[in-house]
Amino acid sequence: MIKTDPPLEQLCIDSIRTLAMDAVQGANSGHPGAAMALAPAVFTLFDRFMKFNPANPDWTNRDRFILSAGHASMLLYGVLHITGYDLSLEDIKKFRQLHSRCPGHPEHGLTPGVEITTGPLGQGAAASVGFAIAEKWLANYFNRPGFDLIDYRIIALAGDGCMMEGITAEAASLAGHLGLDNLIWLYDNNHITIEGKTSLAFSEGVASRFKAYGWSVQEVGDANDLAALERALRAAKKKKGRPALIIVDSHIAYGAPTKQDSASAHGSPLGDEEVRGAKKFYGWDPEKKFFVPDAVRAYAQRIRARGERQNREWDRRLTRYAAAYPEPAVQLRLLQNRQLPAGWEGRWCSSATASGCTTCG
Ligand SMILES: Cc1ncc(C[n+]2csc(CCOP(=O)(O)OP(=O)(O)O)c2C)c(N)n1
Ligand SMILES: [Mg+2]
Repeated sequence: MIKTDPPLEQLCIDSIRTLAMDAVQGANSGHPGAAMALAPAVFTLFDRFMKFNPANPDWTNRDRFILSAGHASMLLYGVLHITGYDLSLEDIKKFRQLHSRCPGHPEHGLTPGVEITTGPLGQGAAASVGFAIAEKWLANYFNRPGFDLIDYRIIALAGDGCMMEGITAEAASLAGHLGLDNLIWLYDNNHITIEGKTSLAFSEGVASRFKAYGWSVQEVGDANDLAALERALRAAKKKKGRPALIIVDSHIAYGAPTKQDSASAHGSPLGDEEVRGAKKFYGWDPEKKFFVPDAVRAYAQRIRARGERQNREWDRRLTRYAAAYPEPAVQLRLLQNRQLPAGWEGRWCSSATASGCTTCG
């Protein structure tokens, strides 16, 4: 968002929510609740915080968003759609169908803007630590005085299920140890999982645990409070030497007349009546399905333009960098193209010559 526009923001958020409800209803399977609850958080992230270019989803210096709670895939498809990625309404209508670009859980390589395949709880959060280590390595190797060529962030969204998984603990411990201040996790603290209230199986102090790991921890008491979310993200960005956890209190299936705050909204369609009721709560026409207002379409164009501008500015930085530091610039180009340097086969061992290795053949 270039400047804040509360009515438009609300339309964008409610578009994500209603698309999620309609897609899950259409497929007669999926997870509507988390998408409805977290639409404001993910919208704020993409709108006010992240740098990305929907027209070039692989831009080297983009911020990376990882949906560790992969079951909430419609949240991701919704935000990608309304920010102008190549993901059409027709794609969204095929949610969870065979060969769809909107599979039940996000799959990297299938959908532009999906950074990594997620679904197994905790795995996306853990992988985000690897992403953050990679960014630190790249920045350390390529950046030069006056040239912060690599300075992107990794933001992962984890749910209660992710927090329960051991892999999350191991990865978070390492992130704290390494002081990965390029890493932010949003934790959806909605007190609900697949089988009911979290109190059935989960009562640890997540904030205390992460503080003990060496993370900075903030709490946002209301997932609908965009200003508080933005403040927390900015504070997380400023904090040096520590990864950041932002605990967001949300209501699963926010706005659903009888299923809000209930496990029944976790992994099943809400049902037609409930969908209509939620749309009325948002002030939407309950008869319209897969409806995206024109203002939201115009917003997508603006976000695309913003992303192209950010990408172009970085390209110009890269051109200046290449003039000043030709050798690392060539190496970066090879990495971007997933190529190896010419003659790499000959560089394996000390007996190597330009035509190969005399020892190993
Ligand atoms: C490792 C692993 N175990 C089990 C599952 C099945 N599963 C998918 S979502 C879910 C519950 C997740 O709860 P939470 O993260 O709180 O999501 P919410 O209900 O709040 O949307 C479970 C058990 C899974 N995806 N991965
Ligand atoms: Mg939960």
